[in-house]
Amino acid sequence: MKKLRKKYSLLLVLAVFFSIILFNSPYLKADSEREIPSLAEVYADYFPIGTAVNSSTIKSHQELIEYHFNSLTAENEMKFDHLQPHKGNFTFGRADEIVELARRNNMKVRGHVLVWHSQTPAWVFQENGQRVSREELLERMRTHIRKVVGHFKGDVYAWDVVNEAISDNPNEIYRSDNPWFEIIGEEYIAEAFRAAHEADPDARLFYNDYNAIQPQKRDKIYNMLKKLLDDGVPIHGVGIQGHWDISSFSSLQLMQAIEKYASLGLEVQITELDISVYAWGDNRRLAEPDTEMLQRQSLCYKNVFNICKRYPDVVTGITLWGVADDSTWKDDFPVKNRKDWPLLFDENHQPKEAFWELIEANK
Ligand code: HXH
Repeated sequence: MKKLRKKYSLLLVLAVFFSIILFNSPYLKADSEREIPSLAEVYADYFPIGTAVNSSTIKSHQELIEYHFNSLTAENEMKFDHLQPHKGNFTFGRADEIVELARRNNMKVRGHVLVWHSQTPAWVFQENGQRVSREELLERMRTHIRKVVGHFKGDVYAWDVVNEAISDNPNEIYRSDNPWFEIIGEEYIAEAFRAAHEADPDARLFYNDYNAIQPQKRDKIYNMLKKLLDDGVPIHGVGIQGHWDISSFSSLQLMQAIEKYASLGLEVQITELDISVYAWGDNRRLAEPDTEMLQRQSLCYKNVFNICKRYPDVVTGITLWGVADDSTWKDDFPVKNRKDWPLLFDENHQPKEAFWELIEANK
């Protein structure tokens, strides 16, 4: 009798246990009350999932940021114009707030960006109204890098050291509309990496660019990286900016690019991921995205993540370039003042179809 009671109570316990699991299961719930898993937790076995933030979104989007992401990048606050607006006058306050948020939540921080032709103040390239000399510009670059990398040492685990040095024009290798290149020559790249490595020997150092999976530009980037590595320059990875759209993203090109960069022994990250609902060249201004656009967007996101998962030793991070569709740089690019919906959360901070695709894809 006692034995029987024991048996039944065990059964009861088991029944209660399984019904709790069953009734809490997301599959039984309507969309509106589906439990939302943390994106970073779902991908924890593969790579950190980051997001670009800025001084406003760390407040307005704090909940999403803390729940779904385990890596942060400052969208603008670590760029040259923010950190050294005037010669010798370093302003770290806003960037420090972002680092502080990461620290409180045990998140990684990717630094973006040390040397870039854009968002760099005019004073950097000038001296008494004239172009600055090569030696002086090298000195200014080294000073900036030393100070900035030194300031964030121990907090920033990886740096975009050089951004967008390679040209889209098939007739040139380095982009010529770049004062770093014009004044110093291509050696500015190697020198930037050496300075960053000296300032923080533990930091992972990246070259970062857009159109980096497009074969022609990819091969120019590959050749540059190979030469840098052959010359013993400290460089550890390639950042593939993922500013793609529903029409032009190619899974095949992404795979081929990852494999090509990996053949140099480099790690690869998707550093600036957002997928426009507008096909490239579609300049319409819609009031909202239609269902087909959102479906195609979900498929692109799924393909990007699934491909990255296939290279677990190579792909060491994916960073979304923004948190939710209410605030994204794509509202101004490539069409000024046009709303786009390129991210994983909608204007009300709710998960989009693309988000659920990424969760499903990893079950
Ligand atoms: C990125 N550049 C930057 O790395 C990042 O710091 C910034 O916050 C957002 C985007 C992407 C980019 C590159 C070139 C460009 C526009 C955006 O200019 C083009 C103009 C015409 C055609 C293609 C590119």
